Amino acid sequence: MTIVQSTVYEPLTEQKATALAVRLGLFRDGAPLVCREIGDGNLNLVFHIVDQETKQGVIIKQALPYAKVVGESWPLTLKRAVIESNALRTFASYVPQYVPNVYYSDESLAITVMEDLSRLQIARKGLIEGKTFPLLSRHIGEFIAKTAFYTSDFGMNQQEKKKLAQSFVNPELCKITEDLVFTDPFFDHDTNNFEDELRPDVETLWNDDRLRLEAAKLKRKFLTEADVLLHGDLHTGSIFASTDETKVIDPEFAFYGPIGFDLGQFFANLLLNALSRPDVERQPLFDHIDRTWDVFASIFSELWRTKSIETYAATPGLLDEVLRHAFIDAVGFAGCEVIRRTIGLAHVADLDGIEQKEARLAAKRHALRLGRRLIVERNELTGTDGFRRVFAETE
Ligand code: SR1
Ligand code: MG
Repeated sequence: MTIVQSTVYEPLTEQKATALAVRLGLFRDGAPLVCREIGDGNLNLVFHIVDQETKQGVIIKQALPYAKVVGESWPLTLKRAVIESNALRTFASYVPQYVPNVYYSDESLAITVMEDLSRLQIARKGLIEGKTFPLLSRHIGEFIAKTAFYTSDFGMNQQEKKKLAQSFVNPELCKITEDLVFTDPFFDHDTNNFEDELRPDVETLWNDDRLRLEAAKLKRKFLTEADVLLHGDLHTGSIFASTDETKVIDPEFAFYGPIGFDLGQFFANLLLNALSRPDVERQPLFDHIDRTWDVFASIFSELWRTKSIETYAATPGLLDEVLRHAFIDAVGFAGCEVIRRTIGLAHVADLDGIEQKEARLAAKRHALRLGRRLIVERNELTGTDGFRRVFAETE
């Protein structure tokens, strides 16, 4: 469905969202509708509208002109709603099974109307409850492999790729990541947010020249490598899951960037969950990391060998080089994400939800040591086993 310019922007209320759903003909006449605003993320409003008789529902997601997590003092482009709906449609052309259906979008209202996924659970919430979602890594590995390959110069015509990359130029949302993931946590910046007890550990990070140099190299990659179309914010809060289904949502940060970035963010959020669990319950998280990488590498390699349109694709050694760099970068990006979710602006419930203070501080100190080692030693990890080893060595 195309994007329609129709209305002047105003933030929706539950009543207005319901009226809009009726106007769009999303429900039968006279349906008894109930609408609730359920957005618990950092940026947007999310309306869940359900017909009480049929139990059929839809989601209307609306971007606010500011970052909800901070307030109106942090203005934010509404264009991210167009990026999000276009990214969902682009991903759907390669992996429809892993994204919600988009029914309608309206650029001027900054809304995306999409499939109700309430049969599933946000993966972060489920993981915190101790669920394991056995197919999560298989599905995410396939999602990343296919979207990365088909949007790269190896899976897509060079002219088409440039046009697609242009349509996903996303400077304001990228700036959030550049600041909050790659910069602020490594400096004494006022966006940082951590318990006073962590200050000595944080100051050690801020005075670590080796770490700062490696974080700078990773930021430079993020700034300059327009390799593949990324989701751009692939943490476990951007994934709905059940025992047999997985859906990736919220690609408002989508842009052309380094192939290892989505992998790294996903790995990091699995590690953040592992940090919140007792040792004996961590294995499923490490297994997910192994499987994500194995599935990604195997599907990406198969596509490269069978579907590549680039003359150099068959050159011995090139695929290995691409995979090797994707892995090293993913390890480094994971380290940055672990650190920023611990001391930066946007935390995760996995760590903040540890009720007992000493246990929470211990997990956060572990996170800082783990994140640092992943960044500075990323070239030395020869496989996903390295995550287990570094995790144990930094305990
Ligand atoms: C101001 S936005 C903070 C964070 O929320 C989003 O989900 C991204 O992860 C961003 O860094
Ligand atoms: Mg989000």
